[in-house]
Amino acid sequence: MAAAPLVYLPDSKLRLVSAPVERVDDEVRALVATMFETMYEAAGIGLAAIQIGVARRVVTIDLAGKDEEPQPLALINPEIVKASDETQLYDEGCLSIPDYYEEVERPARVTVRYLDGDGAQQELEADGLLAVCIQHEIDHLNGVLFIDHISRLKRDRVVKKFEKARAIGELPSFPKRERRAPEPVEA
Ligand code: K1U
Ligand code: ZN
Repeated sequence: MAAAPLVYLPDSKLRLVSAPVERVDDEVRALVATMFETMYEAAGIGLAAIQIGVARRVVTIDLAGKDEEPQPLALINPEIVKASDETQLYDEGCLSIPDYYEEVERPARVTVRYLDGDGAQQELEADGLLAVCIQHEIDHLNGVLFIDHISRLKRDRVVKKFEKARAIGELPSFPKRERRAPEPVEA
């Protein structure tokens, strides 16, 4: 399975509201595999399908470091069913907005309901970076970017920078970090 090209700011696809997955079939599992491939190649910890141009409610996440066992997590039709009043700040980044980081405040703990790769309903309680990442990815499914949570001044500045980069044909590059993809599962 090959990695797919990423969609970058200011591509209007990033503002689409993605459609729910009706049935978790081989096509959806192939999309998940392509997303993991793309996410590992870009050294990201999360990816939403729209970031490779597919407007479906599918998210991949892996928070494992480069020397740790991979912990791939695929969330299909994820929804937050509980969020804490307590919040946390995290310096967020986005594979679709390379080299730009800003602090965002979000609920510190969330409970997310989703379908797994077999179409079974699951629920997961998350805090720390996992809670941040889940909320960041679900935002993508709703056409929301982390820069929508920062000041208008900062947002306008970064959007202009990427509009200019696109106008002069300068594709953004993402600094590659060392990252190991999971070993294929033996049949
Ligand atoms: O959705 C995305 O664009 C992926 C994004 C997820 C994310 C990172 C940090 C906070 C919230 C959400 C990334 O993976 S950007 C890459 C990155 O910033 C990072 C990579 C490895 C460890 C920590 C951050
Ligand atoms: Zn992002």
